[in-house]
Amino acid sequence: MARYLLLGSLLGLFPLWLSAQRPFYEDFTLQGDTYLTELDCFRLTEAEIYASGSIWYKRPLSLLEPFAIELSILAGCEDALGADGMVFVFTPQTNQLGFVGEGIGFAGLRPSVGIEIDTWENEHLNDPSKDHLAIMRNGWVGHQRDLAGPVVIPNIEDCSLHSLIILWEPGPKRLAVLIDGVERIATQHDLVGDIFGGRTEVYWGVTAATGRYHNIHEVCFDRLGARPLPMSPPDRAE
Ligand SMILES: [Ca+2]
Ligand SMILES: [Ca+2]
Repeated sequence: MARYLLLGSLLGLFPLWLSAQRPFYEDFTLQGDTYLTELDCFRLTEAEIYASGSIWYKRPLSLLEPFAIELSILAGCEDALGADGMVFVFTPQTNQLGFVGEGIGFAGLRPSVGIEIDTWENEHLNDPSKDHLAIMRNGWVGHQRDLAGPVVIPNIEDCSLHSLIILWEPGPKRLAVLIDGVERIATQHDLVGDIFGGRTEVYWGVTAATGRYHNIHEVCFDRLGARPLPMSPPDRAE
């Protein structure tokens, strides 16, 4: 794409500013095992034991404004023995990471709000046996203090990309999570006052980790806007 824009600019077909736009991936900090794939997605972990990776968007978001973050995620190809999952995270500190493995890069990270997509049952963390979502606070992954959930979802370790949309409405203080266009979990909570100590600007990122069992974890950035676009199927799906 960049090649054609550059050629177009040289031929005077496009304004130069268009070709000078930064590629999207320069808006993210990559940590751990993360790398950019040929299909412009971020591979957070390979299917290897004790791997972890994360991406962080470099610019903060204001919780005083509505927004929709649209991503596509791949949570692996191995259902029964796949682990551990991914967490979408808000935190006022940039480039922080929690404990990995069953903590999925979120455990212990405070202050924070995490939307956990958990594919491995840890009985001591009160995990449901099936893949599940939870909206968690301050790095507590044991479900006792969840803001919402855990909610069981259909198997997500199916080797396919799934649309993940994070919606925030500041008026009702409502945080909602859509997977493949279906709202699966939501909470109404004073995130600014109760979690972030009055700070209205937060960073967001996505973490993934494996432990003794593993899976591929990948996230693709589709769009950040004030509201979600009408649903269309992910265009990168196999
Ligand atoms: Ca788990
Ligand atoms: Ca599963």
